Amino acid sequence: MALKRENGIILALDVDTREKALEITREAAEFVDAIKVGYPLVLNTDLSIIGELKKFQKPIIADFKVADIPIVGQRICEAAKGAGADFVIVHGFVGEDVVKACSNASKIFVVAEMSHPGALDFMAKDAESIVEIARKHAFGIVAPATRPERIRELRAASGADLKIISPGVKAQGASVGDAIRAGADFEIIGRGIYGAREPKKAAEEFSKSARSAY
Ligand code: OMP
Repeated sequence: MALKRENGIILALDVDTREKALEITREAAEFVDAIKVGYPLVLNTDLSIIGELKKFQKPIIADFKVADIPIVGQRICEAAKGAGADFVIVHGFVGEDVVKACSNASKIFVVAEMSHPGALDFMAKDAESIVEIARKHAFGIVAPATRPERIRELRAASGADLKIISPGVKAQGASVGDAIRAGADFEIIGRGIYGAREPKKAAEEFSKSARSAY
């Protein structure tokens, strides 16, 4: 399923049970453009949760942050795609051979620079080189909403073709809309939605703020 920008936000569904995942998605789906499923949900349920979430008619991004040798990375991406994922998130620091192998199996987003403070220890200095690799093989990159100035720089490095999805909004400190104003296409929000007292209302408000930023 294609990823289209209508709300500007992607739901990070890092909850621990199938019931909670379905409940949150039922509430938030109309206000998000994709659902990102990662290890917390898949390891606490199983891979079939991806197929189950397809009924909400939103693209599914499997956030497996693949960081392995090429053949294993490719098999992880094949498994995610086989389960119904439309995109898989892959690390870029492992090198072009891994990114290329993964891109043979599915559409991918490449993590260029992460949102947490520790990303400055190692990743940030190589982010522009990772973007060069992503330009050849990926649908988009992941760049930090917590550092909008880096989104601007990584947008300049990536050109207009790569989609930028950006985590770090609300719970990690960034404000909704800042990453989009800096050049991101979508903002990823997890706890700000699934941890809200009223997830539906939160998603609706975030979507309104994100839309006003583009
Ligand atoms: P919240 O902080 O709860 O909004 O969740 C952020 C989501 O984005 C989580 O699913 C993280 O795994 C993911 N994420 C980051 O927070 N930082 C990154 O640098 C990259 C990701 C990611 O690849 O999605």
